[in-house]
Amino acid sequence: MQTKTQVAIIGGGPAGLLLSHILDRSGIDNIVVERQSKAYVLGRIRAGVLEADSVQMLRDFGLGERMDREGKPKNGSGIAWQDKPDFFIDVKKWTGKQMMAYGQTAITEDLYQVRERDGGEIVNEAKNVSIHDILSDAPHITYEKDGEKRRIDCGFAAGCDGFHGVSRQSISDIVLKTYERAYPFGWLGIMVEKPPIVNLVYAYHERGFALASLRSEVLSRYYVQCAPGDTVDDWPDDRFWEELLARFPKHLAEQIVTGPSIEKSIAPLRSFVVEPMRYGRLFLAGDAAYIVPPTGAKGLNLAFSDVHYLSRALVEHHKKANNHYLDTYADTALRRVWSAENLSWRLTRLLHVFPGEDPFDERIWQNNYDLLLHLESAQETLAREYVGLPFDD
Ligand code: FAS
Ligand code: PHB
Repeated sequence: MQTKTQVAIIGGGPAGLLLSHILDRSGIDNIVVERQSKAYVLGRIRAGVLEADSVQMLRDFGLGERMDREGKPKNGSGIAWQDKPDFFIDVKKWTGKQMMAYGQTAITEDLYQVRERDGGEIVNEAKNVSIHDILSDAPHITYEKDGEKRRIDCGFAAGCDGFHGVSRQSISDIVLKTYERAYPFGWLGIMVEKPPIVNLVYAYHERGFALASLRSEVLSRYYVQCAPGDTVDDWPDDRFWEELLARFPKHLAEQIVTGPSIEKSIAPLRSFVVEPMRYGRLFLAGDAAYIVPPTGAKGLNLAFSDVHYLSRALVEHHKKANNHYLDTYADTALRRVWSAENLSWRLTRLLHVFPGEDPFDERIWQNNYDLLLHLESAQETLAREYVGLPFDD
C-alpha cells in the first residue's frame, strides 16, 4: 500500500504528536508512524514538570484546557541539602513566570484525544520503519503493518522516535557527531496514591539523591538515586520509603505520606547529543537527537521547543516558500539543547553522590550550593535556566 503526505513523522510520543497537531492546524498534511500500540504509548510514565513556554505553547494550540484544570502551577522547586538550609529556585520572583506540574502521561492522552478528534492519521504498531532517499527531494518511509509492507512518499521526514529510534541511525556516520556523558547511577521512581508535599523538592544527602514530586493532589511521584545495576526487585516498597525518608531533612520527611507503590521503574541517566539535527530532508526532534538527565526537568520541554522551531520552519516553507527557518533549524534548536544539557549536567553533579569522587570536587560542589544560598546573581541565573530560556526568534 502506498500513500503520499507532505510530512512523515516517525514516532508518536509527545514530540511527534504535538508536531502532527500543529502542522494539521496549518493545513499541512502529515502521517505519524509509531512502533508501539496506542495503549503502550499511553501507559508510559515519564516527565512531570512543564516550563512556562511549554505551558503557553499547549494553551496556544488548544491543548491547555485539562492542563489548566488538573495541573498545578508552581512558583519554583526546592533544594534540600543535608545539614544545610533549604533553598528555593524561585522562578516567580526572578522571572515573573510559573511552571506547571502536569504529567507527560496526561499530555500524551490529550494529544491523542485531539489528533483523533481532528481525524489525524496515526499508524500504531508499525514495524521495521525505514527512511529512504533522505538526501533527495522525494524521500519515502517504508514499514510493515498487519503483515503488509507499506510506503509513504513525503516531502520531509521528522525523526521524533526517541533515543532508541531509527531516525538518528539513518544519518551517515560521516556527518554525525556524538557527545555523551554516562552517570554511575540511575533513578528509581515510584508513583503512589497519596497527597504530595507542598512543593517539588530535590534532596542531596550523603546516602544519595532523592526527589519528591507530584502528579495531582492525590498522586505523588518520588525518586531515589540507585546503583546502575539495580532492578526494581532490589527495591521493595519498605526499602524505598526508608531510603527516601532518610535522604530528606526531618521537617520535609515528616510531610511525606507513604503508601503502596502503583508503579515502580528505573531509568538510567545520561547526557547525550548528536549533531547535526538535520540531514537532507530528515529533521530530528526530541529524544531522537539528545538525552538530558531528568534532574533539570528539561527532556520533555526541549522536545516542545524543537517542535516550536520545526513546525514554524515547515509552515514557512509550505505556506510562504520561505526556507530560512528550515536552514537555521538545527543550529537554533541546538543552542537551546546545549543550554539545557549544561543546566541538567550541573544540577546532576550538584545533587548526586558520585562514588569515588575526588574530595576536592566534593568541596567545590558543596560550595556551589553555598553560593546559591548567599549569591542573588547565582539564584537568578538558576531560576532563569530552570524556568526555561526564551525561545529564539
Ligand atoms: P519519546 O521517547 O517519548 O517518544 C518516541 C516515540 O517513538 C515512542 O512512542 C516510541 O515508541 C517511538 N519509536 C521508537 N522507535 C521507533 C521506530 N523505529 N519507528 C516508529 N516509532 C518509534 N523528562 C523530564 O523532563 N522529566 C522526567 O522525569 C523524565 N523521566 C523520564 C523517564 C524515562 C524512563 C525516560 C525514557 C525518559 C524520561 N524523561 C523525562 C524524558 C522524556 O520525558 C522525554 O524527554 C520525552 O519523552 C521526549 O519525547 P519524544 O522526543 O517524543 O520521545
Ligand atoms: C517528575 O515529577 O517526574 C519530575 C520532576 C522534576 C524533575 C524530574 C522529574 O526534575
